[in-house]
Amino acid sequence: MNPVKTISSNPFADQKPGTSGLRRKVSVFTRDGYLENFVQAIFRAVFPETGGGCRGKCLIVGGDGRYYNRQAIQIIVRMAAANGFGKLLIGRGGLLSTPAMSCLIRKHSAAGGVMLSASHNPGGPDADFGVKFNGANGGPAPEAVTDAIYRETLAIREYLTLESADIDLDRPGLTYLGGMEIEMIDPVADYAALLVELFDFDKISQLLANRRFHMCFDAMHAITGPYAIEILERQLGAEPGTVINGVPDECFGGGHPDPNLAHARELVERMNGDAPLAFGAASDGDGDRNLIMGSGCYINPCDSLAILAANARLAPGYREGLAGVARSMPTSRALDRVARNLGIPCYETPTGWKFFGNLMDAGRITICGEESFGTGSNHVREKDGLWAVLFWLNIIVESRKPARSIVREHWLRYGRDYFTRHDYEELDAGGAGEMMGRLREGIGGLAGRGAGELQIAGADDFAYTDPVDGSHSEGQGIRIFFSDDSRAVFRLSGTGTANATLRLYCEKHESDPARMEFDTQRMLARTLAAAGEIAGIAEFTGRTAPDVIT
Ligand code: G16
Repeated sequence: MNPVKTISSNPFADQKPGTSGLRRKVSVFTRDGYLENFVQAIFRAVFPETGGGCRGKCLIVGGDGRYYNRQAIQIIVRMAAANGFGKLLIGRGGLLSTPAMSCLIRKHSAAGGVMLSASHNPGGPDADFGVKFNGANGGPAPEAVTDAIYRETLAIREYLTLESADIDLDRPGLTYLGGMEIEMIDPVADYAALLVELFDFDKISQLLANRRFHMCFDAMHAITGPYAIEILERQLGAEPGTVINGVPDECFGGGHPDPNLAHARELVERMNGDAPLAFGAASDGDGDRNLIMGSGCYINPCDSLAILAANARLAPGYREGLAGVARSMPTSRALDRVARNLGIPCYETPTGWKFFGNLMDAGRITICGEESFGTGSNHVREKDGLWAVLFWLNIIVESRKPARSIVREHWLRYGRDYFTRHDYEELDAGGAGEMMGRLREGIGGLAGRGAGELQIAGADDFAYTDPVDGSHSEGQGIRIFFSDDSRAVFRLSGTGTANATLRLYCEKHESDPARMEFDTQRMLARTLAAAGEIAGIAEFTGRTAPDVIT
């Protein structure tokens, strides 16, 4: 079988990776040569001929099971063989969660992995698909690599592939294609074994065996179903049925696999039902995000991150303490207060998990997270939904307190960081871009001005210099600080596939115990109004209210 050099590939100018890889509509990915162009660009950028090319290297391949997953894997398998890879490890059925992908790359010392997912975006013939590359450390490719991939997508004139029949993605074991060995592996086993090392499975089993402790995990018809059923129900003994929507579906059951209060509706109904549950959680399309709920309470991801850090020593894998922590810039500053108390560094990075990788590799941080429902640690190099769920269960069992009390006690100790995110979706990209451009231009003149009922104390456009390799990123979001110590942040989403999404994040710290149970939107109303006025949201977008509030 000789590699076929296909020269019909036209470069595609729109293949610039966003916050987390390339995400486009399925109809775009299925255009002739589109996926091939991007995959060949990854191979050329990451494995240049000068470094021996792809020859003999090991690659992990898998996806979240969404529509076009299987077809895309067959294309990648043929291209990998034609490009000379020595071995492919593929999750059986073509399935892998993002954290499991990261785990497998590290465990098998692979050269990297190609992950097929558009994360929390919907799936189906009219919905979204995505491709991202994770490097040998298991983490998302850093900006220098995604920039190099993008340059290759523009320069490329040919890709390599083989003419061969499809391989059987469902049969475990070895097959060969050209000179390449292909092993179909259990998508769950290595990942589950890693979690056993971090958490006290015996004690969590006892908690789950307690007939007064009922929990629910909503896999949202996405990839975490098989992982959660194996770990929560089979290994930890949770009642059958604890995991709902546990069978991965190409279209995610017609839903939106985004674990928030708006989309994880079934979980929210069960949490508030006639027989309220003690604990609830959900994960997204590719299993890296998490939503955590206690009885009668939604736990904001920023608080969840701070609480995990504050209580980390209760879990066996973190008993020695944390080297440091990190959060993305728009994430609330609740984590900073915990770090100060623990006497450890807290890094503030741009949005995107790729910015945590260097800090973890250099041993500077152990735990990190983001407001966008992502939390994780240095056990892998991706955020990890089920990890967060087990961490919470471990803290609940060790502290002998329900989730709700853990949250309240945290607020009493550190104060409460009220936080909200307002999303304005499917905006005209021109108007949204112009609004951000005007804000940027005017940033220097904002300090000292009044806005609504507040005074502006300062403003900047967030820039970050990586303390490990010195790489510099600018234009990462506009921060406005107000005189009442509240903060507003503006940025455009980097993960959407249709037009532009504006995100407005607001937060305010409250240390008065009498004001800790107030409504978040009311507590932040003045900051939200001032931010809207400064940016001219209504004027530029034509919208008077956000589409989604978290
Ligand atoms: C991706 C990244 C996250 C990031 C999020 C931001 O999440 O992996 O690190 O916080 O995008 O999204 P946006 O740019 O839309 O605000 P995921 O879960 O979609 O891969």
